[in-house]
Amino acid sequence: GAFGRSTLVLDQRLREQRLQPALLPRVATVRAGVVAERRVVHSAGGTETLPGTPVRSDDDPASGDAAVDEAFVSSGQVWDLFAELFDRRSVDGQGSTLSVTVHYGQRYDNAFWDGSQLVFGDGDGEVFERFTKPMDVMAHEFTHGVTQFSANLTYQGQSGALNESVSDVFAALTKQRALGQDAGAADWLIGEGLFRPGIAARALRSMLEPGTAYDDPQLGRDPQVGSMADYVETEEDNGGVHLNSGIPNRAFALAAVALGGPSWERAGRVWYDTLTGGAIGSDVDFVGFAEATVASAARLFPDDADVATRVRGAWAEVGVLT
Ligand code: ASN
Ligand code: ZN
Repeated sequence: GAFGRSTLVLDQRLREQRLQPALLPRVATVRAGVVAERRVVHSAGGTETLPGTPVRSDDDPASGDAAVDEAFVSSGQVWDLFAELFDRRSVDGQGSTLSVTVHYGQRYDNAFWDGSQLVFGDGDGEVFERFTKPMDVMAHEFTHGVTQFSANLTYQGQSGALNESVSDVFAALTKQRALGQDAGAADWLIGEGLFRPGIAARALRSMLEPGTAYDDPQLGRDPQVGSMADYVETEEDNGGVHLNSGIPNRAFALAAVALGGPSWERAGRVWYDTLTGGAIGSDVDFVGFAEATVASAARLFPDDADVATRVRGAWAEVGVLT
């Protein structure tokens, strides 16, 4: 395919040959890193010690531990999305083995990228399920790693909200691709399935309709905003990175829906190019990022001016561009 599928076929062949010791030395010299495992899933066993004990890596059978096996599958899905669509191997683009830890802490209600690996709690079991359950939570955290190794968006204010937003963008792409959904058929929810039954929550966030994901006595109401008119000025949450990310989230969803077809083919390519292409600085604001996506759309789709037009229109709809 056009986005490096042939390299993956080669990887698969090498993985198979790896099982035959006689071939290993010759294969291993083909290209450094090519025979590395895609990922290793560890268990912290309810502690906060990282990375914990390795439990399952590439080619290993199912472990029987739901959190381990969910993390194994979803980390493979997001790893493959970046490799197959964007020719990017692992978070660093160098094919380094991804490290994932599950069973972190006790009743731990979060997941995170710690600067070098992914970490998942089991949830409290009352409000939150295991954080490994939704594949898009895995993809969100993985993308924080991709961002660190590319645009390195500063986790504060507007650049921080963009950091949060691109994690949701590639989370949505991973989910939509796994489900075989076009932009128009997608629910645009992030973290669906994370809440226990009885909690009045569809998901953690809605990209298309920020502020509507939940409204529950225990959780309160989804505080995300989806328009510059409602931009939240706050000291909390690194300047509202998880609140104002609704604005660029909605711009992406609107652009993808307006363009139609699979979100990763046009809007996703534009956002990936913007994140990794070197055109934006770490402290970019919403306007700078939006202008970079429009420029990227024009460059990537020179014969289809509609792409740049729709991207610009989406940013206008959320009040970032005029
Ligand atoms: N789950 C959160 C996130 O990835 C954790 C955090 O804010 N560090 O945004
Ligand atoms: Zn995040």
